[in-house]
Amino acid sequence: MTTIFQATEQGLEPQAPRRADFATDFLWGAATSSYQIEGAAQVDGRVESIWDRFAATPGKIRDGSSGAVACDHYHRWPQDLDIGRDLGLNAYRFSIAWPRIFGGPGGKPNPKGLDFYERLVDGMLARGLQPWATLYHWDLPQALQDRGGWNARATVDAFVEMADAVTRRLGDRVRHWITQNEPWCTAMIGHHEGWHAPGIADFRTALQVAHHVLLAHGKALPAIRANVPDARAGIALSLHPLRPASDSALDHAALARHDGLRYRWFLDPLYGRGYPEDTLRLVGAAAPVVQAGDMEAIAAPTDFLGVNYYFPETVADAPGHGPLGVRVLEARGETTAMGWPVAPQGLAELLQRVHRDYRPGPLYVTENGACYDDTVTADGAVRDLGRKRYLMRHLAALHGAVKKGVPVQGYFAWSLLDNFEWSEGYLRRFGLVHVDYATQQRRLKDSALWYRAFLREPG
Ligand code: IFM
Repeated sequence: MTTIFQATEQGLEPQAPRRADFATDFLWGAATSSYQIEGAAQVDGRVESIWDRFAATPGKIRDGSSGAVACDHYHRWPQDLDIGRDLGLNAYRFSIAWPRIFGGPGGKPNPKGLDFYERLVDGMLARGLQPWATLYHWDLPQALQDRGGWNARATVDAFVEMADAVTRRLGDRVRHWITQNEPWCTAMIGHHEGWHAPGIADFRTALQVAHHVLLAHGKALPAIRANVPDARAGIALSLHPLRPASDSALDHAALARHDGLRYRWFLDPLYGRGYPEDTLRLVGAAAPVVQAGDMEAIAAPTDFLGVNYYFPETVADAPGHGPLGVRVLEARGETTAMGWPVAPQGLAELLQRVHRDYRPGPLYVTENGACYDDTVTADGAVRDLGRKRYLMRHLAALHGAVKKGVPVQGYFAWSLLDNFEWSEGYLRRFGLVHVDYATQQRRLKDSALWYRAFLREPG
């Protein structure tokens, strides 16, 4: 689909779709995660997470910061939910901080942690925001890491126990549950590349972690369904359309290898095909230990698939580079402040491919957004034209996919608020809403004003 540009008073703008172009029950949301926004790290019985420990390790976070205070959302959530409501959102994706619920193996759930999420969920419902709860967005209790973390099979059982406790308490008001956010990142960035917590750099460990994270997803589903009437449960994967660096046979072969690990390694088992044979052969002795029944558990039926999309990856053959001899090239052309390519069409391409390859049922874009170096003008505005255009162009691409018959039922912008961007600390801003970390003042950026106008537009 070609993006058409039209002149407006603000300059050249991509032609965005109108809200009325989408189904009336389409979900329009924004997403956040617990460690990135909540702060209150030592309040109401919350225990240490792997991100507290990682952030306290010198050199791990670019600006030396942590999520200890972040956006202080733990205390300021009413204001943040008011903002969501005033933008016109009808859904809000958040995550449960496991260290607020359980300190480690055994023991009882922490009532104060559960109370917090009950207040938060009631606040969403009171504001017309459909709650979408993610059970794991990377903040594992450090006590579990000390016993092996996701490399240990016992962590799967601990996750199911946490999922059970949380859905028992909230299941009468939260219908939509995402078990795991971006298993690839948990496994590969946290345990192979090592620049996310817990900072391990071992490929075999990463594949075992990926297996346990997928197993935790599958084993939690029965608990969710037992506790939540009419539950709708799924998982959110970070996916990239892939492009070969050239037309050479070598780059095409590299692309197929990368695709095996980045895409099929997660989607194939989730949809009952087991781990892809070609990739199993390539990883050899690094393949995970799989017990009888694991693959059936992982393939338990889901109600939707969440797709987190940011950018396409261009891959080249690179003998000796990484476990599969593949290099992901630096982006050329238009990029965000993260250096990530801006490629709206990639979203449509990805959604079409996932729908074609796996027929996972309803799809939701559970994250999509952009980082720019935002500044506040003297009159208090944040003129984030780049993000506004990013949003318009991605919604246009999304609309194109829907028109082609891809069953996308909702879109969650990443993120509602600027927040702690993991190893980049507070140097990277993804929010529709600007956060001044010194004062905790929130300001709607121009992208938020545009999203609000889009959402308010009469049909
Ligand atoms: O901030 C992250 C989020 O936690 C997971 N998906 C990607 C976002 C931007 O990097």
